[in-house]
Amino acid sequence: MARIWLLNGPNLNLLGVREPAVYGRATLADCEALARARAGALGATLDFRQSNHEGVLVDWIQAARDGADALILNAGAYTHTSVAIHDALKAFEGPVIELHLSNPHAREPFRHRSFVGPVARGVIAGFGAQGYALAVDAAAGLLGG
Ligand code: CA2
Repeated sequence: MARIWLLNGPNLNLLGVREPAVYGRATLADCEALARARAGALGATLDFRQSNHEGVLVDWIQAARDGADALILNAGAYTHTSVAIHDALKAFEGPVIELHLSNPHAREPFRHRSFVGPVARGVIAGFGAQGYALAVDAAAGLLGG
């Protein structure tokens, strides 16, 4: 069974509460439900987590070396700043998928740079909560599921 981990970074716990024009009305629990439904349909297991702390995300990415076959990461604002997350992802041997609700390239210039992109197989961005299901699809596909 393909083991997929989907990690979420800072402020994503606030989804659905504020900024619906940018991120939509879905909560992170809604995103999780979409991802879980897709994983279930594809016969994959899904570990879904969120943290506001960079070091916790780094610890989880390191733990994924043993626990996950593929990693999906919405690193939130750390996407644009974190060399530590970039370095941790480099040590993960399976496919990494960069995920965003919004399309950062259509937003402020400071969101155009990604430290995740250079170590990702692909990027899913701009499809809102539906992107969570698309990312699981992509990860399972890369693992042959
Ligand atoms: O579009 C995405 O998924 C982002 O990763 C979301 C991050 C943002 O910093 C990235 O540039 C793109 C922000 C996370 C959510 O932040 C919220 C803040 C207030 C209310 C609701 C969500």
